[in-house]
Amino acid sequence: MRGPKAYKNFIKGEWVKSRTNKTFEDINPANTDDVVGIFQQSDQRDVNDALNAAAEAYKKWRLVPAPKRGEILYRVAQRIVKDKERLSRDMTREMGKVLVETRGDVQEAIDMTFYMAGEGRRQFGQTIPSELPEKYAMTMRQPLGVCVMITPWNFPMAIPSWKMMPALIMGNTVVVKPATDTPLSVFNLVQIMHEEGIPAGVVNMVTGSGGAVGMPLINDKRVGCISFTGSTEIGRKISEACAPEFKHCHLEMGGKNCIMIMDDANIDLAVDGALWGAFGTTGQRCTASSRIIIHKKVYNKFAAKFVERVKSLKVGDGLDPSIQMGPAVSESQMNSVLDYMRIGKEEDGAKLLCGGGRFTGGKYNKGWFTMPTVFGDVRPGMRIFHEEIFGSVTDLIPAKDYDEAIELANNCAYGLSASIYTQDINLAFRAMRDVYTGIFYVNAPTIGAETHLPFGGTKHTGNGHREACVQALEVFSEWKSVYVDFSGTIQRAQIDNI
Ligand code: UN1
Repeated sequence: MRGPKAYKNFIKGEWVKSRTNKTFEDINPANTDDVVGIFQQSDQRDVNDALNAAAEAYKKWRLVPAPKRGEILYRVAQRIVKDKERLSRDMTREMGKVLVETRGDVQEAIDMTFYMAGEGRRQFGQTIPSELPEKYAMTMRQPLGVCVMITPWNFPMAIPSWKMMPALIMGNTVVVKPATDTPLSVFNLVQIMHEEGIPAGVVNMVTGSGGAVGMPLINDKRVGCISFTGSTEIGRKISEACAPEFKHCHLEMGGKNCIMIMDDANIDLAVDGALWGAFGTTGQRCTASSRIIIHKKVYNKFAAKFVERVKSLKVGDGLDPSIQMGPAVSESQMNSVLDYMRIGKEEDGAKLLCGGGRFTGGKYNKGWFTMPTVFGDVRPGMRIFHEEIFGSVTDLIPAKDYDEAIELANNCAYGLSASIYTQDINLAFRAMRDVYTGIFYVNAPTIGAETHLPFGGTKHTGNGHREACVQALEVFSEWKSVYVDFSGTIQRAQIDNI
């Protein structure tokens, strides 16, 4: 029998082995007998090679007209469309989420690539009247140079594309370090980019650990920008590492997102939304609905209907079309979620309404399957109220009225996404104004962001930047103000215009 396929790093347009001669395995979380691939366990030397290649390629790539760069991205997008099914299956196998969701992930990469291809013909600046005669003023964007992307495992193709496509269309070159749990999806994307005409050195991929690959990338003086999605803890370290050189740093971190359900809400719609928001992607989304704040008048009604639906969720291998929720991505992720289930059970006053452990027996023994879990009567002060769990656990939190619901919603270190279920248009607009998050939904759960709107959050979720939409261009470029004096005389600003 043939063993699993071995995949290499991608540096200067070539597939190359790591200088370490060491590799690691990419394992299917639904069946640990299934080794999806063997990947390079790289170190500082590979990072150095990739940065050299990216720095060299930048000299030419920045001068390629942006519409031409866009034409390559159009071809990349069309190719992802063509290969969508293969890419989605690979992703379910390495990451675990169900096939309909990995198709969504690949679709998000398609949307982002088409969007940013279009930016090749926009990237608008402004023209501005000068305060002096015979003088012209305008603004233009300029690229930063080499941009580094450190990408997560929960959206293994979508999020790398959110970072790479805007960086490339602006004329930057890229080194990407995929999450060690999901390198195949980034490999697939980079392979397509190469085959569809991205020049050598413009996109480079180095696989390996955060310590051996991520840190040397972050600390290198040649790097103009780091874009990271992951935990707040690592984000803080990256931010500190970038500070001495004032390196551009874009961080997309944790969430503890809430759905607020008012007493006039359509309860069946709210149950559907909460189920999808809390347990889609096995709860492993930064945007997951991990707190459900419910008006006390409808608390019992909602809780009963919701728990019944949660109990009936079919959990298993995401490649099986009848399955609704896949496994946790890895053993360590499962253990961290199981830990929170234990913490929840021990919290004074919280009630375990369903779930609370892992599935065992039969096929479940080969994977990292956690139960969809709901805690009731959760209150501020409890750890499960405040801390991001990133797994199949959600909280039900009673609120006496709208004002208390808002207070509970904002009682949170994070500020990514929130939502309200109500039929009252006035209340919906008040909530839009009163909740301090980067994303807000009305009569929908906290997940489901589209690529042509800015994505990101407030407080400990981010550091003031946004991905996606034109806002992503801000991360990967700097403005230059240009003044052209065609008077042929010396004209002193602020002095000769009086
Ligand atoms: C994430 O959770 O890291 O809005 C990204 C959503 C998806 C993206 C989630 N479109 O849930």
